[in-house]
Amino acid sequence: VLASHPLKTVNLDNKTDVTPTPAIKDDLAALFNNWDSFTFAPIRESTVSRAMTRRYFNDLDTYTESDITIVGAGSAGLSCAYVLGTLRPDLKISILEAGVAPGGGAWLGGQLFSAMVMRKPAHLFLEQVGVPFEDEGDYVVVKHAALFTSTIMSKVLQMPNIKLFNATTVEDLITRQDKETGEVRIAGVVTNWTLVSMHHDDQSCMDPNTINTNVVVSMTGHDGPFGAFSVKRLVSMKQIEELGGMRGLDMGKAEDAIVKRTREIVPGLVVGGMELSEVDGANRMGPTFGAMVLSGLKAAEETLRVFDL
Ligand code: AHZ
Repeated sequence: VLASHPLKTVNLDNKTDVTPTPAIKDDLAALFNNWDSFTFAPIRESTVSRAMTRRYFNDLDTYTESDITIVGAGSAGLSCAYVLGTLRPDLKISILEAGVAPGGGAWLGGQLFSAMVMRKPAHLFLEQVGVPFEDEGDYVVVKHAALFTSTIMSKVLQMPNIKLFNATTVEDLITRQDKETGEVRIAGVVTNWTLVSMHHDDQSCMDPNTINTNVVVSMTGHDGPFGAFSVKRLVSMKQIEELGGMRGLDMGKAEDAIVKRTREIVPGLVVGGMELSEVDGANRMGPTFGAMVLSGLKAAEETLRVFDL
């Protein structure tokens, strides 16, 4: 039945441009009505294990020397990864995400609502990535935040020079001190499985792993169980005196401030997204995401500047 009647797309509100659903391919359609004779080819369990572990350990080996490492795969981190991966296919880019599911707070538009608001000119980035939206004048609306997050993630994960390590927490920063000037440069990240990081208090001897990298981009969100990681560490390692602490919600001020202040905070460490509000004492903006994608864009530009120095 499905094979002979491909789904037709219905445009309910006459607003959203919807790509027509393609017909189901013949070889896939041939499966229908033949389930009694259906069988997979046989497989040995170890084949499945090796298919995963060989690739994972090869990736660990490859990316333990990265050109750029992004910490945090929320809306800002994924936007930065998209731009870096697109502009510089020659660079090895690792993304470390503490959660099993990358995306941070960008699976919902706000509270538990679906639609995601982005103020212009962030719509230019949506057009670039291929995320449809409704134009409301000064701002645009993506019909589901998950559509933005899944679309950008699918593009980023297809890039051959990018590897996402999810369920992996950055526990510390690697530093190098210049012998003459005494200046400290961030030279990589210290990682661990997130489940391990959560149990340092009740288990011992769970040493971490490392990634050496030229530039670290930290986009770990505002303070929380895992948030604002790098800037908090900069305070405890005495690289910055104290954090300004995120201020109350002011959409008018907050988004401009986050984009403008996205920068290299200490040598080798670029910070963007809501992590920045903790450094500078900037306002939060609540459920509007234009600043996150444009901060990602600016962080990518800043990162390449630092990388090419
Ligand atoms: O799991 C975190 C999330 O996915 C991840 N993360 C945090 N600490 C980490 C660590 N190692 C690895 N030590 C870590 N990963 O970083 C991601 C941050 O995503 P986010 O969505 O929380 O931050 P963002 O800055 O990309 O987007 C912020 C979205 C917000 S918050 C806000 C408000 O509160 O007013 N408004 C907006 C638009």
